[in-house]
Amino acid sequence: MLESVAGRLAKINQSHVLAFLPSLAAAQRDALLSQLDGMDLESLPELVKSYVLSKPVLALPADLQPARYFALDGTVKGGGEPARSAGGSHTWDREAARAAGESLIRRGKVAAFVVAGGQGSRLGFEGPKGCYPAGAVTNKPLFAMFAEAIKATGKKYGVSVPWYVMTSPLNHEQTVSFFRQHNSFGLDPTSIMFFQQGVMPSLDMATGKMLMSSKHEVATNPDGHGGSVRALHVSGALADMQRRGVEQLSYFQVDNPLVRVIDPVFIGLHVGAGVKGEGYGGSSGEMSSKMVAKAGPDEKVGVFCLANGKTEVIEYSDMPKDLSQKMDAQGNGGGLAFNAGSIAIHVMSVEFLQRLATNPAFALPCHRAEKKIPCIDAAGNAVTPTANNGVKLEKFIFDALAMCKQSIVMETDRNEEFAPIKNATGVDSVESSKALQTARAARWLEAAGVKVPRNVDGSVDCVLEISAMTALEASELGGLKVEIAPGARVVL
Ligand code: UD2
Repeated sequence: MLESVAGRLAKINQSHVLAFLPSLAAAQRDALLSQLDGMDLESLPELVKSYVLSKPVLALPADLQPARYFALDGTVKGGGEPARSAGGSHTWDREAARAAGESLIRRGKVAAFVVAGGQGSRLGFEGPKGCYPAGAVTNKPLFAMFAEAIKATGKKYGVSVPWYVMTSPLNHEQTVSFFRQHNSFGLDPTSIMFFQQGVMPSLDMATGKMLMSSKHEVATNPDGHGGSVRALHVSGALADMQRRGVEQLSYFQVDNPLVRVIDPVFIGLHVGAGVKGEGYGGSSGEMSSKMVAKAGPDEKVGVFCLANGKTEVIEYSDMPKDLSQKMDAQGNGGGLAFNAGSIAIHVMSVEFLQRLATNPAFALPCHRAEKKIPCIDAAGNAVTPTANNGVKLEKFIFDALAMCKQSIVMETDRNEEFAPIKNATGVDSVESSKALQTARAARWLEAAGVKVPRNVDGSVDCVLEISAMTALEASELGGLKVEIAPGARVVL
């Protein structure tokens, strides 16, 4: 193997990674060679040229406009000819969408899919993010909250909902053993499939050379949630879905405890139900997305746009300031023109994923992130950088939207479905997430006739947590008899 790896490295001018080979013990030598042997070294020079030695500038399409979306109020809003020409007066039928989605779930056609391979470096939590204690009262880990939603959905519709969990080499073993320790959170372990996403070598920012994390290992990073398309295929997850008769995959991120893990309305709309009238540009049933109205121009969420007749996401870091701040007098009720924030919830068909993954020409674009990457220097000494020294290349799943025939976006209420845990403190922290969990639970309880203690300013004067096993949505709480004292901590 040495000869072939050395030859391939020489061709791409990256032979430095073998510099310590003569000093390595046999096992370390084998580990390094097999790591390199498994890499797509041949594509590196092009990536280094396009993403490291030059900073790619996102060329925004000239016809960029806000995406069209199926709004909470039952109308269709945003850009695009069909909705605009009718003055945005189109409507859609939530109950018809729900019925279609429920039918698919009941027939076992829907599975859950969480992307949990990320590094979670902003949170500063040692271990997989899904293990993070997130429940407002119970401190239940995120994985447990999703498991309860999956179990409750299965119970409600009389099926076993399969759950696919994407990990990465960084956290696979820990994730699997966490599930084992917790008896799969009460789910049938044969309905859960773990698989690992791929990695990319981390590259020196100045030279594009592969960084070494030790003398016998190239520094790598997970290849982004866009890596899931390939990983679903090579791991056999797509084949497993086909065996089970699963047709649609409900995709969500590991950091949002309020996510509606399997949403019948969204799934129904995604397969084309509830869309009224002609010329709507309804869904092709391949890949759809949920949006929330952005909290403000600087919120760190991608934005759904329409370009060349296709829905796409422009990530927050790529969105020019003038566009993110632009106001719209008509389409979006006078708010931000580009107000459709992505909360990274999608439904994707198994057929679509299979078509992409088995197409030899399929490739999602890379995105560049500058990071502080611990590594060793040419003398083999450990380096702990204080400034960005490296580039990580990642692929984003939402870039697959451009590969759909037609894709739809559905609006959801951020207060109902978005409480991400990304940072240790402040915005999008566990503290803000727990407050949002309590606020949602309070609204659900009040809608069910329960008195919730509130302070004079209207804020909730207690801490509340409603398990998905108790209710998946507000309407399932009816008839509840419970008394809540001011300052109480209540789990339902
Ligand atoms: C993501 C979206 C952003 C918005 C926001 C909502 C991207 C690039 N941006 O921002 O537009 O929707 O979420 O909360 O997605 N992951 C993997 N493997 C990887 C990298 C990430 O599984 O290689 C998972 C990670 O575990 C997490 C999710 O993807 O579940 C999001 O990753 P992030 O924290 O990097 O994305 P963020 O918060 O910057």
